[in-house]
Amino acid sequence: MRAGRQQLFFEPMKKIYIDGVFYPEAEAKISVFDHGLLYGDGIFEGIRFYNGRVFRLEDHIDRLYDSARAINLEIPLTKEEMTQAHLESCRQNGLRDGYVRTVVTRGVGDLGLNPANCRKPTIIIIASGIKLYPEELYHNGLTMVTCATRRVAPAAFSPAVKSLNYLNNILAKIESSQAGEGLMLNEQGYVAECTGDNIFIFKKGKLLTPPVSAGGLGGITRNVVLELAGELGVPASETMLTRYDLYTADESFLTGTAAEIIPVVELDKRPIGNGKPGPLTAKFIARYRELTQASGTPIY
Ligand code: PXG
Repeated sequence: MRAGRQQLFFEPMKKIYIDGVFYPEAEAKISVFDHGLLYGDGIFEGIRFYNGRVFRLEDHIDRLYDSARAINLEIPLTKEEMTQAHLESCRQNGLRDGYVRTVVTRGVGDLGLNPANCRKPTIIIIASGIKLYPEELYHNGLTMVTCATRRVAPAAFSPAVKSLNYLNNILAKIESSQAGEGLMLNEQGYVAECTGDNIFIFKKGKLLTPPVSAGGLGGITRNVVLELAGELGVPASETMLTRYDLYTADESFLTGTAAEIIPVVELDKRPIGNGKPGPLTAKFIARYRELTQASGTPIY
């Protein structure tokens, strides 16, 4: 058995931002009438900071506000104020490397689901240390199985919204618990993404990933990888993919803020390529790491 993907474990937290105030962890509490809890009515972001700089902060803030717009939620901070709140959260915790979880809920309401009864959104920013995925995963790759649970259909609810409703992904995660990751297809059977990451393949030197319209999240890491392809002179395109394309790929990898770039070496018991992480994937991992260390919004 190859190594599966390990659970992330976040270090003890210190100061947590709730609606403009920093609280010690033990006092960082929200109401049981918050609709984020009662209905999963809200949105979130997961952001990394490296070496004293927040990676792609502007992209994450933009996606947060797009998610808010899509669910008709007005965030009571300007993007600039939200950006400053993120940087201050890192400073308050004295961190240079770590992870930020930003949550904006519909706010406190009553027991009915009508959001009209929620007076103002709740904003939570948790800046934390991060325990990295084991380094061996980046060298050995992870195994994957296809989940029977399909990615939620855009006609029901857009998977491009990073919402607090993650049960679709969580059920797929449970299903794929015997493997390292779970591949999620859309209703038509085309590849959408993984339970918490986007997916790429290399075929004959070309880099391919499903378009967001296939039913995945518009991942920030995914966008960075597409930019890197341009920089590295690797032809890349967004195209509908089936499991056949993955079974017959030369290489494959996943992208996500937490995972960064992780090679995939097996899908549904079929080795991908020669069953080992490939050279093109290694090149992208190396370049991505350089970028995370050397770019981003300065915290201090
Ligand atoms: N698809 C989904 C469904 C996600 O939740 C990504 C793709 C990658 O997007 P970014 O922007 O991070 O490149 C995500 C990322 C986890 C975890 O524990 C992952 C995510 C959110 C929360 C936890 O792996 N999202």
